[in-house]
Amino acid sequence: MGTETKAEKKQIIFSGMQPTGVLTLGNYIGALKNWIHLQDNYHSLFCIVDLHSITLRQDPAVLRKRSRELLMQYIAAGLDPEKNIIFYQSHVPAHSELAWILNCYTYMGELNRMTQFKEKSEKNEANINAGLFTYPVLMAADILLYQADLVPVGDDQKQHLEITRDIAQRFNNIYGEVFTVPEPYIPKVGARIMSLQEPMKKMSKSDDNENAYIGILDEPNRIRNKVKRAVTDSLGVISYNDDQPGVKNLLNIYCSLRGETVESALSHFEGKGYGDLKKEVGEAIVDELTPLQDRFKELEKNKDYIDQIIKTNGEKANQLAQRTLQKVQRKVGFPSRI
Ligand code: ATP
Ligand code: LTN
Repeated sequence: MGTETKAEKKQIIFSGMQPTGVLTLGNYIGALKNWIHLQDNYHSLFCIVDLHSITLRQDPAVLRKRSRELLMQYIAAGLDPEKNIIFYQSHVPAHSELAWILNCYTYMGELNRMTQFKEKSEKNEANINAGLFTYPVLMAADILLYQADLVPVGDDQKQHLEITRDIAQRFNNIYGEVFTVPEPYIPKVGARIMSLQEPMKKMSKSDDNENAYIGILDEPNRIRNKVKRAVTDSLGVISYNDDQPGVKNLLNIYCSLRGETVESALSHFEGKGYGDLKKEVGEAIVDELTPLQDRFKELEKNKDYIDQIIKTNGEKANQLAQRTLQKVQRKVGFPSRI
């Protein structure tokens, strides 16, 4: 990327999200917010992983709409489409091509151990398709195609990063240094924001209960109400421990958004009740998300601008992806094009 010398060479970041619904506060704190912080110091690619999303059945019109809205949410949150490459996975055929090749360097036993596969198959017994099984291989292809050094994700993606590293190392052991072996980047606080209704469960955009999650485009009063209704406990003391998962979750949200440590938050809330905690958490969320929501509304009016981003960024991603793909094709022995 660019003409910089080796000493000043910026590292590469890759990450992505599925266009399976409006982003939640969990996606925002666990991933997107960190992308914003990291974007200045890295060459970054942020993908809308639409190929991954069809491992569960999607309505075509809804998928198209959500993909575009996800791209706009990335930009509204503060990702700069001039500095970063923001693009649709399906616009870069190399993802599927590399995934096929990597499938042949991945063992069934490894994929069988993936907890996400087990969870998703249990939830969707009627549609346990091969794509769901090989999902991590496509994810490895996403990352390795761009020689990413760092992958900022929430805690639930750790296992997928480990298999990506294993596949990369296995391939490099056979063919030489083809792939950069990527490192996960998982935030210390907020890597796993929990459901507001069942705080032992991860906050998820596909939860049937809308009160369980905050959508990043939820109206301010809706946000305040959802936080007010959040499940806590009957102890009535604000402290940070696993026996009070609801309170712990609210503190994690507060700390991530206000940039405070757990210690300083605990001394701030000393002597206060759950009502105060919920009120302040609600305000912290509203303060954080209001500017994002305003920018989103602006972007919605600007169709041509978004179209142009999709086109130019897709082209840039294609160019970069081709470099790695062609190298891989050569290494495995495919004939060169004349
Ligand atoms: P779904 O519930 O539909 O499976 P999801 O909400 O888990 O989706 P993904 O698109 O799978 O969303 O995840 C996008 C990014 O957000 C990933 O980096 C993931 O680790 C992170 N993430 C998802 N949920 C949370 C959460 N509750 N807390 C922190 N990070 C999260
Ligand atoms: N599986 C990820 C989404 C994803 C991803 C990636 C994240 C697909 N490809 C590459 C980081 C890097 C998830 O969050 N469910």
